[in-house]
Amino acid sequence: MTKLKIAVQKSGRLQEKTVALLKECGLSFNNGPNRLKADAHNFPAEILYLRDDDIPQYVQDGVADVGIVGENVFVEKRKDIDLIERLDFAKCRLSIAVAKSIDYESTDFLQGRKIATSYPVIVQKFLDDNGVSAEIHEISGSVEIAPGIGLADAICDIVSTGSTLLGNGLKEVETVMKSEAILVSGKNLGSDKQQILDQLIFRIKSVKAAKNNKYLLLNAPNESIETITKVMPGMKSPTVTPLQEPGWSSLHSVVNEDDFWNKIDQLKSLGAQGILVVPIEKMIL
Ligand code: PRT
Ligand code: ZN
Repeated sequence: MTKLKIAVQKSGRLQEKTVALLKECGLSFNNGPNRLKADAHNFPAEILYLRDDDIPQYVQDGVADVGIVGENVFVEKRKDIDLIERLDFAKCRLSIAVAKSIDYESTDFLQGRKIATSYPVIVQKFLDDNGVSAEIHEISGSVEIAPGIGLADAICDIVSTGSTLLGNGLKEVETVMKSEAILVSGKNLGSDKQQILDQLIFRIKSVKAAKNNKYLLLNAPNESIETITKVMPGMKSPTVTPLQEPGWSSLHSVVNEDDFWNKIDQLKSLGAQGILVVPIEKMIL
């Protein structure tokens, strides 16, 4: 039987959420710190546990068919693989930072300077795009200490909350790229594997959509139904059921998380009462 080989990070910041996503997609497999691979019991897939840096190469070589990896690693490694789907977790940015005391105004500051980073390809492209020529020092870890020990004038590293930079007396001055976990795929998987991948993508989209939406129930005076429908149109239109109390109805609909609190405020001002918000488990689009 054909199986889709899915590369995931063995341990680290992507691991837990990657495994959680695959489980939410209905794949059941054994997960443990010393595993190299695991078969899904109920889906034609095999999970391979690898270092994140190695995933693009393995996917290109066909050792794995698809992989879940940080977009920063995907861009840095420049392998012949495709970005299939953004996964909405491990969000971070790759930024240039300098010592807090520096009066940084523009990328001109970087001209002729030394920049320490683990992402030389991405940094070089950023410098080229900005017409700056600088010296890149590739280091593999603890990049944030480089300015303090006189190794570099600036760094380019992953930032999430910014507390690592702050703790090392640095400030963020340029965002080079934004990143999140992504699903990547090799080229020409063949029709059997492509079919399994399409099934997986469909499930991932349903899980993502469910996370980004809420089910909303409320009571409203009948004269507001039309305006409320415009605020929460849902997937087609809201369900409207009459309440026992004359002149009132109950409305049910799906609302996107992005604009959620604004919508709640609007609904309240339109006379909505008894608003209930319920999480959605899966949303089939
Ligand atoms: O062992 P392996 O090679 O597989 O893992 P790794 O150690 O290379 O990577 P890992 O697990 O640290 O990160 C995997 C991926 O998570 C990265 O490639 C990013 O896509 C993503 N990610 C999201 C992050 C962060 N957030 C993050 N905050 N990766 C690293 N950091 C580090 C950053 O390097 C810096 O040291 O956290 C620090 C900054 O965090 P704040 O919150 O202080 O700003
Ligand atoms: Zn790594």
